[in-house]
Formats: sequence, C-alpha cells, structure tokens
Amino acid sequence: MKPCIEPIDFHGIEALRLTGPRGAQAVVARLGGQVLSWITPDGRERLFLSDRAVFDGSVAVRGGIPVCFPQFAGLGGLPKHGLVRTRSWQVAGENCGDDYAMATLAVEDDEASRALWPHAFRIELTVMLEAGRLDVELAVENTGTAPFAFTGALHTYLRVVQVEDVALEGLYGFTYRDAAGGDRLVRESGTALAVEGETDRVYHDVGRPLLLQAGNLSLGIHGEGFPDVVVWNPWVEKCRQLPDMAPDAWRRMLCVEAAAARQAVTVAPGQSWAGRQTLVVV
Ligand code: TA6
Repeated sequence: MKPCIEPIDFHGIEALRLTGPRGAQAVVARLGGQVLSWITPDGRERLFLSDRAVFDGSVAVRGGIPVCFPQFAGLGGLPKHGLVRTRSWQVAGENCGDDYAMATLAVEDDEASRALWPHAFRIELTVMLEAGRLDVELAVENTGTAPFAFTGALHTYLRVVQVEDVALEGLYGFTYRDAAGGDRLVRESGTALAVEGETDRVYHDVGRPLLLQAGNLSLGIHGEGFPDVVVWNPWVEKCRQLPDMAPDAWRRMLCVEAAAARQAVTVAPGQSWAGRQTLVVV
C-alpha cells in the first residue's frame, strides 16, 4: 500500500493517521499538535500513552509527544509547560512519497494566548514518518514586531516494558540540573543512566545522539536545534499523585525530551527558530 495520510477519530478527538512504508504508522492529534502513537514495521508501539489520559482538552493528553511552548515546566509565570498543549491546531500540510509520510500542524497566537504572553507567533510541528524512523520538528516563527524569548520542549514519552530494565547511554560527562534532587547541578558520571527512583533532570548542551537500550524497544534518539535533554520518570509516589496515570504506569514509560530549557531562545521579529527530535529503531 502506498504511504498516505487520513483523518481519523482517536479517543474521540480529531487526528491524522500517517501510514508509512512497511506498515509504519503514526497518529498526530489536532489537540496540542500532539503525536500520540508511533508503530514501527515490527508492529510495536513505541510511544507511551496513559490508559487514563484525558482527551477533552481540560488538561494535556498524558503521553505521546506533547509540545511545550513558550515555557518549559515551571520556568516562568505561565501555566506549566506553556500554552499550546490544550489548544486546537490546524492541519497545515500533508505530503506522501514512496518511502515517507509527512504532516504539518500549526497554531498561532490568539486573544487567550496574548492575555498571558503578549507576543505574536506561529508554530509548526512537522511529523515525518519513515520505515524505522520518526522525525518531529518544531518551528517557531515570530510574527510580531518585537523580539520574544521562549523555552520549550518536545516532551516525548517513550514506551518501555519495564523502566527498571532500561539504560540510556550517551549522557556521560554532561551537567544536569536535578529537579528531583533540590535543583542541584550534577555532572553525569555513569556511562548508562539507569532509572532507580524519581528522575527529573535537564542535561545541558547535549550535542550527541543517545541510545535507549530497552530490549525489543531500543531506540536511537537525536536532537538538533534543541540544546538540552530532559529525562523524566515520576516513579511510584509522584505517579500516584497524577490522576491521569494508573498507579503502576510509571513502569511503562520514560520521557526523553528534546528541550531548550537552560537558556531561553530569542527570536527576532520576522525570524524563525527550529528544533528537531529524531527517533530511530536500532
Ligand atoms: O519534563 C519533566 C517535567 O517538567 C516534570 O517535572 C514533570 O512534572 C513532567 O514534566 C510532567 O508535567 P505535566 O505538566 O505534564 O504533568
């Protein structure tokens, strides 16, 4: 079957299903411009989506790849992770070739966003699906007349069978801010990061591909444009406090996020910035 894109209903919300070569599939929702599923040609789902995720737009959908903009986490006075996770995005482009399927969704400032953040913007999320690879690119355009600064992330929830058994390689030697450890700055001293408790770290300036060793679900992870990498797992206690996660769901996910968190990115009027996260089957 030729790769293509079709509108679907996914848990009651409008989404696009991308079908790529060799049966690869991805689903991206208009709500939040959020990728919610990525199935590789081996039939495996690679993204975590909570059984208790809420799809009515009252909160961000728990799982997939939420877009955090123009604020990462609580790094400022805006709502946590910014303003676009619960917005309805527009479909801005679709394109299929013999070996890929690609869709672009976009969202712009409006009265509600300007009431909280007085800037004009257009952001586009382009999802490119190939056989064993997913590229997700965020482009941020300043459509106003004054510069603005933002932080943000592609808050990717990766699906794992058992998080205690995975290892994340490639972070050795990088400094991280340890949000689960009093915001201390720590230098990573291990060659493979094992998740052994609540983990909430922003690794700074990681200009290197990572490897998630996770049995049948291993992946290469590469960020471009986004300087930082965030690694998050809520573990037992924090997970219990999240109403949209089953009590044991912490075990089946690990967020490895492409982020611009340590330093805000400034975009001049009429200019754009772009960052990308690439996930590759290994
Ligand atoms: O990216 C990690 C993080 O900022 C954590 O501190 C954790 O709270 C997570 O994001 C999820 O945030 P959310 O607002 O989606 O519950």
